[in-house]
Amino acid sequence: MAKPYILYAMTHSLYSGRARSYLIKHHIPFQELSTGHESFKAEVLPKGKLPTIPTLVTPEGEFIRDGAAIIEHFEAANGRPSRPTGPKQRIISALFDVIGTDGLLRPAMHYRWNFPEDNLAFVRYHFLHSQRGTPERREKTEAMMNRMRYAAMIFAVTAQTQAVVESLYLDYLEALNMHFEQYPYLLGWRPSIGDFGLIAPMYAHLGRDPHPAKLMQQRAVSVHRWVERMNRYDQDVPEFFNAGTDFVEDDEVPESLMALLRILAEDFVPETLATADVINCWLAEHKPETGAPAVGRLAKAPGTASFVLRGETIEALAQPHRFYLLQRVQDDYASLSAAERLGVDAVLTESGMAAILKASLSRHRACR
Ligand SMILES: N[C@@H](CCC(=O)N[C@@H](CS)C(=O)NCC(=O)O)C(=O)O
Repeated sequence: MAKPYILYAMTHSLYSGRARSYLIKHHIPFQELSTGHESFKAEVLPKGKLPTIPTLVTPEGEFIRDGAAIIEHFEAANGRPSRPTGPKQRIISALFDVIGTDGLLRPAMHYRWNFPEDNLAFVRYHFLHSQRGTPERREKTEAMMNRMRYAAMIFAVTAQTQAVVESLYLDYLEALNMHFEQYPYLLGWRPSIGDFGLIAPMYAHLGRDPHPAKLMQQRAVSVHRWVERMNRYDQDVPEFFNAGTDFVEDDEVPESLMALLRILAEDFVPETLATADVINCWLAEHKPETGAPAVGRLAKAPGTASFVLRGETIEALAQPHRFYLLQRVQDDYASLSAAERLGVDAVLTESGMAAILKASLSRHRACR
């Protein structure tokens, strides 16, 4: 039997859910190991440079760290099966990848860490069991959990913002549910890059931790079914009696997805614009050398971005990762013909997302 891929990942990890789902949906045989395995420390860390998951080891012994890079590895080798060919669907798919892997961290963190009576024992089990049975395992578990609680706080999940984070999430959940009542995937009958991005927060945190999972089961059954579906090898659409096999025809973006995007734009757009300003100002002032590591892990970022959401001021850590992902959307847009851009412009304007095309990082912008 051929050697499988090894996916270093954890069941409760947000970014692991994206890579795992991709491997499952593309029938790529893999074995999952946690970071607690000796091989992670001995073999993966020296090559991967940062201890993040997911990290993939190919049967040939190549190491690929970062969920986006893992997916790109297979997409590039296999004729891009998850990328729609129409420009509108392609851009929307790439945008959902950014929203999933960066734009929904606030609800993911809120619903994991602010409901300890429902979640704590469950979450602790996973943090504990991702490590080997060393004497310091319990202490390390608490330290890891505290670090994530702190992360939630600096992503602006505070007592002051909770009500608005919940109101936006519940509206989003309802709109997503209405979409999945019509289609099993974001862009029709098969998963796109956008589905893999969106499953990141929707699996480990929002679809699996007890409190938000119950909320999803009770309020958004079709979303819950999509979460299950994204972790199955088959198309898994028994409730659809007219199922097709491809993306929606004629590069159409379904109205139900437009309605969803309008809700997501409410915080995604102002947060992106405010964060770009903060980071650009930091770049202008600090002038880091080309090749210097991007700002470090948690809290070493250039500061916080401030924006208003549904009347509440949100102060969230300004992180560059979103712009790295957005670049793909922007580069794709730049490669389109004038006629293709017209169509994409209409979709982005109508969904309230047009401003993201110009939100980018630069060393040459003055501080406002
Ligand atoms: N951009 C990376 C992010 C990976 C990431 O931050 N993973 C988290 C787990 S969900 C992690 O490994 N955190 C451990 C750490 O940063 O030390 C990706 O998409 O793979």
